[in-house]
Amino acid sequence: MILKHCTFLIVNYIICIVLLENVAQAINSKYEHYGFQQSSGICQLYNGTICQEYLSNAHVFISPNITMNILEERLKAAYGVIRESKDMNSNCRKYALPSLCFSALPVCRTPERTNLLYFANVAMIRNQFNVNSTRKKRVVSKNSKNTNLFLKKKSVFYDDVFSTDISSKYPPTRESENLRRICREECELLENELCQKEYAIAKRHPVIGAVGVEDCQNIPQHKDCSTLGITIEVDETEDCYWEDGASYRGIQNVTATGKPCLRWSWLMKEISDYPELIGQNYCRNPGGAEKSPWCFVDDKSHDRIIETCYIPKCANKIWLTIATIVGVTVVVIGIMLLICCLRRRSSDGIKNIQNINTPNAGNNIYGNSQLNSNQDMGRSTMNNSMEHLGISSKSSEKNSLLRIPHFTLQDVEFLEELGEGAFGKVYKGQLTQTNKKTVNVAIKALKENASVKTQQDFKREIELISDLKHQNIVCILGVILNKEPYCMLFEYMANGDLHEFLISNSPIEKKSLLQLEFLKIAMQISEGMEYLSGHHYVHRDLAARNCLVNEGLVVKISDFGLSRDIYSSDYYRVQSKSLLPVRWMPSESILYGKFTTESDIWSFGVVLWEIYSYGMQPYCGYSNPEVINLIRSRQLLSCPENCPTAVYSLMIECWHEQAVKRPTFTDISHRLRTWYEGHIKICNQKS
Ligand code: OQS
Repeated sequence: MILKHCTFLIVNYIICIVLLENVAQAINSKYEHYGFQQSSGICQLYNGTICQEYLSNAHVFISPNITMNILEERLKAAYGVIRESKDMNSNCRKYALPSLCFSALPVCRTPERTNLLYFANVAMIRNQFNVNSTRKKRVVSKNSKNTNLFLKKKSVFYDDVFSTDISSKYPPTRESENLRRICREECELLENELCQKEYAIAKRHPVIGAVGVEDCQNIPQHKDCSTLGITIEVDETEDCYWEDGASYRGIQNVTATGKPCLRWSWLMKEISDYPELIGQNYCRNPGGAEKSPWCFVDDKSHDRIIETCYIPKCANKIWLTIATIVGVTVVVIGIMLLICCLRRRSSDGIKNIQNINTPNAGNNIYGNSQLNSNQDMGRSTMNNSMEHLGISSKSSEKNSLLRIPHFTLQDVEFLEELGEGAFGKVYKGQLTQTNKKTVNVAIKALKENASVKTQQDFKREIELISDLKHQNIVCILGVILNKEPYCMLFEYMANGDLHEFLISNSPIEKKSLLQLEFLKIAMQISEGMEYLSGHHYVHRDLAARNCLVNEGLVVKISDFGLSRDIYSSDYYRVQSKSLLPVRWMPSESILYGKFTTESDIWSFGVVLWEIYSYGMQPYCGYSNPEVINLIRSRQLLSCPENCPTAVYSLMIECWHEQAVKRPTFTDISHRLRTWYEGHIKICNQKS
């Protein structure tokens, strides 16, 4: 009756798995009662507490003849023993409980399938039992027809289940693959290395042994296994060791003599005290017993001996690294210095943003209040200029100052004041030369009681200007340095500065200039600039106001600096310090302070425009900030009235956004000269 009842329940269970688990428990004990030996078990959802951490929500395999409750009790008892054990190594202890749980309660990978197979098995056994008992009793049941029918049905079901691949792949035994067992490698690590002693004891222990300690060799190799989380502490990047190397976790596994290291567990007793030795053969120094990492090797006579490994000491390595870095840095700096020196020599004085406009850079159009500080600036910039021109103070003094004619105050007669600059005043004067001839001169006098710095700057300007020798560069005739006021004597330029000249020859003055005259002025400025750029001198303030005009329409480039009040509106005070002639500047100079020969070329384009506009202020009517925006947005100056298209095209070329695409001064001079000479021909033909 009981059997029949059970069979009925089994059929229902195929539909309802949860019910089946409970019934299976009952069946297990009933079959036990009838004395059947079964090789199969069932899968139940783990509902205990002791292995909760490792088995929550897992279906675990319960062997026949046992229940989950019994197992739970045994596990509790075993764990109690482990917890209380004082002999257990702490490195081993942490893996004891998970290892017990996974051993006693292997996780079912396919719980439904396992249970299905289990009950099919039960049905088959029941059938055999029925047949046997029928034979034994020779009693024909009243319901034999029905029973046979049922058995037939079950037999079909049984055949069906066991004929599938899965049934052959996952036969429902504890040793089968459908159970997730402890990972074999980890099991072996525990058994042979980490918990060698403990494992041996556990197998024989009445309480722990009752739970069932895994026999590692019997565990099938499977990727899907229950891991105990044993990690082998290795750091592949560690290529040196600190102190005695006890903390070394690198992967060197060859000794200094080139012998391969043997696995630590093969030779090391009490390996569980050193988890860093588990499962590997890398060089180590367990417990810092030696001076450096070592390992066991197998020598020819098969005596296993100890050998040290060749691993560099980190401290030495760091020194080596520092030495290398220092060495490399020194070499790099050396090379850079060498390149710098070579460049300086070859460039023979390229000016940078600081040293351009040098002597007058410190000059201030807003009077004397800022003079002192600016003069200091002038000094340093002058220094740079001199150096860049290849003139050291001493040598240039010898060369320039000695080469230049020296006069005394008795040689000059001060006539009238022409203007005031940062150094002092500029006068018109008359110089009596050594041949007793007198010439008009512009005397730039250094104010008396000027600071030593200002005096030095003044001298440096003399040196600089006396090195620039060209028919279109302002000409210094001599100096007075024997007595204050120190003076520079410049060739007197009868027509004043170009800006004044253009205005005084403009239609406003009811005058005009010929195309030939425009070209002659432009050509001379270009040739002066060709000379300066050829000497790698960047002017930085090329404008009509800085050009001087002599009789015969001779034009020379000069640099008055920022010192003249009349031109204060041409400069924009940026950040309360520097004064910039923004209307003559390209965007790269405005935005990045980049001053080059190419930015001088842009300025030359603006000078061309000034010439053909009779000295009009570029972007006249716009404020300085507005001008900056105009230049940035490439709103260029428009073609001046009566300006030939070719000349305006040249201006546009000079204002090319890309500095490198602007024509060179050599280019410009050549073109202007061609046009100028062409004009002369036309004029001659006409006359
Ligand atoms: C006035 C370069 C003058 C002041 C220079 C100055 C002056 C120095 C100079 C030039 C260049 N005059 N007044 C009237 N300098 C009527 O005739 C006059 O300061 O120009 N220095 F652009 F030429 F390359 C570079 C570097 C410097 Cl430091 C000259 N003349 C002045 C002269 C004649």
